Amino acid sequence: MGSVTEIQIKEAIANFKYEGRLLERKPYGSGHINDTYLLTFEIEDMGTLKVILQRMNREIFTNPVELMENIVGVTSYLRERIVENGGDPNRETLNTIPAKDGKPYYVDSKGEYWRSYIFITDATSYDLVEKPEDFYESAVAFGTFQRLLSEYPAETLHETIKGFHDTKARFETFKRAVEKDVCGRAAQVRKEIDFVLAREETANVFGDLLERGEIPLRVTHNDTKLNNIMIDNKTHKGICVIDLDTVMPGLAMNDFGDSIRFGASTALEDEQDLSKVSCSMELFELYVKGFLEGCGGSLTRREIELLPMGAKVMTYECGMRFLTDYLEGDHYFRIHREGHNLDRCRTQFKLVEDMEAKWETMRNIVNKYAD
Ligand code: ADP
Ligand code: GN1
Ligand code: MG
Repeated sequence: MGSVTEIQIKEAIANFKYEGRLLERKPYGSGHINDTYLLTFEIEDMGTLKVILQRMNREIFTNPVELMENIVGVTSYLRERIVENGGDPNRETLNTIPAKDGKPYYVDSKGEYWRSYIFITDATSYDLVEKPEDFYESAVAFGTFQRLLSEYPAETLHETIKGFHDTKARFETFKRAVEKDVCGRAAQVRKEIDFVLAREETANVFGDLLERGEIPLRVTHNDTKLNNIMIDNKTHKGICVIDLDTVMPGLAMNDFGDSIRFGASTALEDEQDLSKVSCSMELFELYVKGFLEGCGGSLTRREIELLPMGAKVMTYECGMRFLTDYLEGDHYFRIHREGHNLDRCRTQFKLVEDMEAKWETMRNIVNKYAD
């Protein structure tokens, strides 16, 4: 795929239904997957208008047309629910800007796929919790997102990444990466490899419960990290859930858990000083409270009971994915320095250990909000 070239981005910009004069264009955000730009246009006598332009990652999302079908389906459905509830659909859900041919994406002359969204102004996507109340609000918003989609026809959704949170399958992929060791890196990370291998039961737990019919599949977001939600700068509410590439049938515990691994951590995902990394029980509690409120009584007793497990499974899986990518030569997650994926993997494993140590506390917190 390679980096975006100047010619390529100009071609993309020229092919969306934008109005006005382009004032500024800059790379934007800290996502690991797509190439995101912020464009600012000046519209005569009306001030400026901002939009997001993204080149979708085609190596990861192999069927961008189906992916955009999911996004259009989900965002138009959410738009209706938001209008019914008296909300502002231009701010509370993503809105795609069509390409000049009317499609919700543009295919450039290199065969790469682009899409564009209205930029959500006066809101922030955080890489680290600054105010605990913001984390609570993000929980309410992710829970509400799941509740709003509870009646969405799941059978119409395409699986954009096969087995995305099939932790059992990811464990097998990880073992193959260790065996192949294409970059000759395995010997230096024996400790991290052993950490994964010693916890195989964590990889299997949800797959087994699903097979036994003990937990339901729901329409979930599947990538609920804090920087995938816009927090309103004035009201501090979680105004809009973004990054809808992985909205698919999944597990409520995983949506909960992915938020915890990222947002309840006391440090950034790529912090190198591991003494700074722990799972904050204060933040965990706020998230449990907000998420259950947002879900509005739709989770089963069993799902609620399994929320701490969701946190552990998602953190373990994410660390394992970072380590797999490190062993395979960093082809999946975008890196900004040597060893970046290894640093990311280490923070995740530090969090898993910390959760294991705080297991009883986590269970007690969840019990407190269970009824
Ligand atoms: P990735 O899959 O690479 O994480 P995202 O869709 O999450 O891509 O976008 C990357 C970042 O761009 C987000 O974390 C957010 O900061 C910003 N962003 C994306 N869409 C919007 C939007 N509509 N309005 C404002 N910011 C956005
Ligand atoms: C990726 O797209 P982004 O940066 O929001 C990844 C998630 C990981 C996360 C780790 C499609 O999320 O699954 O948990 O990085 N998204 C995809 O930070 O693989
Ligand atoms: Mg993102």
